[in-house]
Amino acid sequence: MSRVFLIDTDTASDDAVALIMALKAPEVKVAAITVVAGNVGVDQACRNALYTAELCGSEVPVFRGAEAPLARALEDASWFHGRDGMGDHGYPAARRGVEPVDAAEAIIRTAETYPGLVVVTLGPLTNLAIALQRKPDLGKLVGRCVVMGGAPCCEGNVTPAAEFNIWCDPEAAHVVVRGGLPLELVGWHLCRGAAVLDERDIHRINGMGTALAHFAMECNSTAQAAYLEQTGEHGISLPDPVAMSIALDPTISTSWSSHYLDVEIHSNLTRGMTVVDRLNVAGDSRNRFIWRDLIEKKSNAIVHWMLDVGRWKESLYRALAS
Ligand SMILES: [Ca+2]
Repeated sequence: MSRVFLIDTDTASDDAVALIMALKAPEVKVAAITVVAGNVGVDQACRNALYTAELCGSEVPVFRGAEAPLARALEDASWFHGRDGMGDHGYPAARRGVEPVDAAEAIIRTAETYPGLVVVTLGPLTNLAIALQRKPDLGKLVGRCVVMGGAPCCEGNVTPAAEFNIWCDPEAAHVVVRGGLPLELVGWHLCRGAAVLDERDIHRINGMGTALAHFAMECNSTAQAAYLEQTGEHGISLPDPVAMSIALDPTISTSWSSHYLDVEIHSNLTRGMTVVDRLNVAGDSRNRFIWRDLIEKKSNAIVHWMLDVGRWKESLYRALAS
């Protein structure tokens, strides 16, 4: 398995922690970070990504991408992450800036340079959709494409039907699920309940005394309060780091299966819903016509259903302790 990663991110507070995990993983080379509008505007997200890379002592190139979803205005999640996406603690600008190449181009060039590349997406799928539109056979160069997004057969966090990353740019997700990439979906359902950092976990991280541990907890302060308001659950929910832990070590997922998957783009009620054919009925002769285009494109995706919570948290602790 390739250990070269490209991370596409709408960098806010949980993305920052996921970036730390990858940048600090000794077995992984992060070849590029591509940034997309989502949680916050793309320029703020670039600042956040660059600042996080600097904290990690990394010179990974950062590429600015789409300013808005493919077909809709951006509706950000600053209510959840803070105006700057990082809890509004006044972090300074990084010394470096972004590279003079756009994110979609960087995705294509990085995949061409590193066949078998692991792509990890932590935001709306706009950059990846644009890359696929420019290079439809991109999927042949990608070893894994781990997507934090979706709420398969489950509850959403923006609407009852949809999770933010997919809801924010459903047209992009619609392109990506048809794009021939080896997709793996880490949905929001994996990031709740026991996967949330509880008081003991937070105490343990604060006790590490490292700059990265302090930063990881501090920048999620607004998100912690917002998560309580949203779900009634106490603690720090870290969807992007959960996805990153599975990207770094697939065995942290303890239950997964492969299915046809599509994204709703027409309905207001279920915009961005990730519809998963968990019983594999789409191929049945009675149903084939409904998902014919997906079946013809063999657009299966692995959906992760459960994870080893202890090992996900250990993987986080390892990164923050360094
Ligand atoms: Ca994100």
